[in-house]
Amino acid sequence: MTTLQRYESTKEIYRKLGVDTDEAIRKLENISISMHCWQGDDVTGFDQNGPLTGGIQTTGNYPGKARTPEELMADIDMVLSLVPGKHKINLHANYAVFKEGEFADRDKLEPKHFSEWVGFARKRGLGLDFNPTYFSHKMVKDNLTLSSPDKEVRDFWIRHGQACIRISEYFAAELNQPCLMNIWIPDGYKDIPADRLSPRARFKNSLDEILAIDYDKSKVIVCLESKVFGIGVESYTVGSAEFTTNYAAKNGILSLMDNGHYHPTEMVSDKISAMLLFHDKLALHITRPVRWDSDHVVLLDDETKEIAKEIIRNDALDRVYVGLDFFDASINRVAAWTIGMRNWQKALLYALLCPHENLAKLQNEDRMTELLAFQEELKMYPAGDVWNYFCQKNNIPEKEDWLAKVMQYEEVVLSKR
Ligand code: RNT
Ligand code: ZN
Repeated sequence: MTTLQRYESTKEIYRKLGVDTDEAIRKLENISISMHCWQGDDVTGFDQNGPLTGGIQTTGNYPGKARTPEELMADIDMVLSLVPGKHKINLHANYAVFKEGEFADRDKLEPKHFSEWVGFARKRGLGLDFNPTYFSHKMVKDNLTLSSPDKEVRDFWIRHGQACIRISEYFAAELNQPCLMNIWIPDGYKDIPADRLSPRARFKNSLDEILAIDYDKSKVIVCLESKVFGIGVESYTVGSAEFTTNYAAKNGILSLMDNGHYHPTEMVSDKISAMLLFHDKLALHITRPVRWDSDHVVLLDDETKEIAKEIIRNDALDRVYVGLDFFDASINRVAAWTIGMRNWQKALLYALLCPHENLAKLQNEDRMTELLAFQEELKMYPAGDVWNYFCQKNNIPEKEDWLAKVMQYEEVVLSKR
């Protein structure tokens, strides 16, 4: 049977459940994912040669890491050729591209240092999102940035945040679509602090100063990402979930939840509905924490599917901005990216193919046995036929066919680096 024939018969199977597969595909085609640039070079960036700091870590040394903007862009092109749909690229400030002999420190960055990226995005019809980079830099003193007791350190990073708002404005204006700017700081303490309040108070003031500059809030959508711990900052993080959620709610910015940033038994899928009741919009980083915030490649696992379901069944596609955030240096990086992107799309498709109203009815009528049985049976429905047709329709390799292209790219391009 051809992909189309399989799709036609599968369409009937889903129709009997009250699910319109054509509609699901239409919706999926319009969902743009913010693809992080940092899977391609292990979060190194181009503005300095020091180590990756901030309590995040990449492990592995698979050959083929992108060493220049040109290599990173080529790798991104390769990934995008294997993923259906039009997406956004999520940049970090340390991915500034300096011309020969040019350099600007983080607090002096200007739009012109990102013009190469704008050109890249414009040519491909992509949007850009942005992140100030509060790590891997000599001005991170004692694991502190915006919450440092040293005013010089704080001021440096405040200027960095402000510079990044200007750059985000430039992205939005040039590409004619809003730019999400996500603030995450690594600040914290390895061991039990004597004063938990003051660092948070300083962080709050620093954020106030960053956001005090005049900018168009419909074009630059600022969000704040929380984190429970990091390597070397195990006992206390300044930007805890309570801090960021409250700050965001009070100051008209968005909360960003990264599903690696909570206690391992806490589920972001359970938090989304609560956030939606009190926040107009929110942002997510989809990742895969294995025992800790390890940033493994996103799988089509239960939690990923559950997060997608929460967005779809609460009709929140316009209210939840999704970006990916993982970095595995132990496998082919282009494959890692592609697997994660396709998996998030598969999770969305799976959610779009769920008969949510029927399931909710069972819950409301307290028919929990039937709900459990039905939910489990749904797992074996032929969603893969819809996925393959979706890929074919968008001229993207179906099933595992994309892998051969990555292997060829590895042989011809990556292995020569
Ligand atoms: C770190 C945060 C943050 C980073 C990126 C590189 O724990 O998740 O989002 O991964 O900014
Ligand atoms: Zn994150």
